[in-house]
Amino acid sequence: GEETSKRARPDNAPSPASAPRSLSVRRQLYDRHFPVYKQPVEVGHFSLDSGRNFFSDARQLRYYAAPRRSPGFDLRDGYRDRFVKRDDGVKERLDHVLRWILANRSKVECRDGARALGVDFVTWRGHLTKLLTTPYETQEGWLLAVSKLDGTLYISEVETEDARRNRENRTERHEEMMYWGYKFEQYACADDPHGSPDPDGVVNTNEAFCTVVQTRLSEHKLLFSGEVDCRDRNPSAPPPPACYIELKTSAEIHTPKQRSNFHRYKLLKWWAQSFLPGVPQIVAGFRDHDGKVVSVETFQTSGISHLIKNEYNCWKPTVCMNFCSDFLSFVKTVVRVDDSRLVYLFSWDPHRDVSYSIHRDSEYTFLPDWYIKEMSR
Ligand code: 0WD
Ligand code: CA
Repeated sequence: GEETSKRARPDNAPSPASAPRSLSVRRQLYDRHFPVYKQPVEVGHFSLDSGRNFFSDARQLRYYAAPRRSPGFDLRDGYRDRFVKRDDGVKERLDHVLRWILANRSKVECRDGARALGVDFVTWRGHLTKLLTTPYETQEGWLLAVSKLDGTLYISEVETEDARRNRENRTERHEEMMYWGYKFEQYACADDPHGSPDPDGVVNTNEAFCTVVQTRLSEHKLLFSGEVDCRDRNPSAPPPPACYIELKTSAEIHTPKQRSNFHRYKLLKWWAQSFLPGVPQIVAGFRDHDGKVVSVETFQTSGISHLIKNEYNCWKPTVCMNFCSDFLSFVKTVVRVDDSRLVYLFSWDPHRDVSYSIHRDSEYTFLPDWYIKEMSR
C-alpha cells in the first residue's frame, strides 16, 4: 500500500532520478473530466485587527447590508483623510495560518495516531487561485516556495522581481483605485447583524477576517485560509462557508468588447477565488472612471461557468482544476526531503513550463522556528 512504498524510500533520500524537471502548462493537457473537489468544510477562522494582530476568533467578521441597485457610492471619499493602508512591503508569508494551526491543532485532522497533520498541503487560498488561473495567464508569473515538515507540504508565495517593481512603481491613480475595493466593502458591510454600514469611518486594510477550510482535490488533502469580506446577516443562512459573500468592484461595461474582456479575464479570477473555499455569491459594484458605483449585481459562483459559455475560446474550470491537481502531484514527486530548512522554489513565467530549484538555509526559508518547535512537541 501507500505507507509501504513511503517507507521503502526513507524521507531523507535524494529525489529519484526519475522525478520530472518541469511541468507543462499547455491547456489541452488539462482539458479532461472535472477532478474530484470535495465540498470545502470550514474548520475554523481567525481575525487580524487594525494593528495586524492575530486573534483566533471572528471579531472582524462583517455582515452584508445589501446596497440599492444603483447606489451612487463615492469610492474616492476618504482616500486622503480616512485611510490606513497595510504595509505590503512586510512579508507575512504563512505566519497567520501557522498561528491558527498551533492554536487549533485538535480541529485539524491528524494522520492516524501521529502528531503530524493529516493534510498534504497547507497554504493561502490566494496561492491556489494563482495556480488555477495559470493555464490562462499571459502577464504575470509566480514563485512558490515549498517545504516539507512531518509529511505536510507548506506552500508560500515569494514576490517576483516584476511584482516588486510594479508594487514600487504604482501610479498615484493606481494606488487610489486599489482603495476603491475596500471603500466599497465599507459601504456594503456592517459590524453586526442588525447594524448599518458606516461610510464616515476609517478604512483600515490591516483588518481581516479569514476562514480556514479543509477539502480534497483529487488525491490531495488541502488546508488553506482565505480572507472573507462578509456573511449573510440572516442567522438562518447556511453554515460557513456557504453564508459568506465576496465583494468586488469593476469598471462599468459599455461595449461588447468590454463585456467579452470581463468574461474572459475578470470572471476567471473571481470564479477561481470563490470556488476554492466554497463561497457561493459574489456581489459586484460596477463603477465609473470617477469612482461612482453605478450598479450592483450579484453573481452565483456556480453560475459563472455557464455565463461564459458563449465566449469563443474561453477559459474552462476543468482546465484550471486539473492543472492545479497535476501541479500538486508534481510538487509531491519533487519535494521528497522532509526538512523545513530546505526550500524547493517552483517558478513559472508566461509561455514557459513550471520549473524548480532547491535552496538550503536561504532567504526563501519560511517556516518559522516558533512553529517547528511547537509542532515537534
Ligand atoms: O501574496 C499574497 N496574496 C499574500 C497574502 C502573502 C502573504 C499573506 N497574505 C495574506 C494577507 O494576510 C491577507 O490578509 O493574504 C490574506 C488574504 O489571503 P487570500 O484570501 O489567500 O488572498 P487573496 O484571495 O489573494 O485575496 C483576498 C482578499 C483581497 O480581496 P480582493 O477582492 O481584492 O481579491 O484579501 C485582500 C484583498 O482584499 N488581500 C490582502 N490584504 C492585505 N494584504 C492582501 C495582502 N497582501 N492580498 C489580498
Ligand atoms: Ca473582495
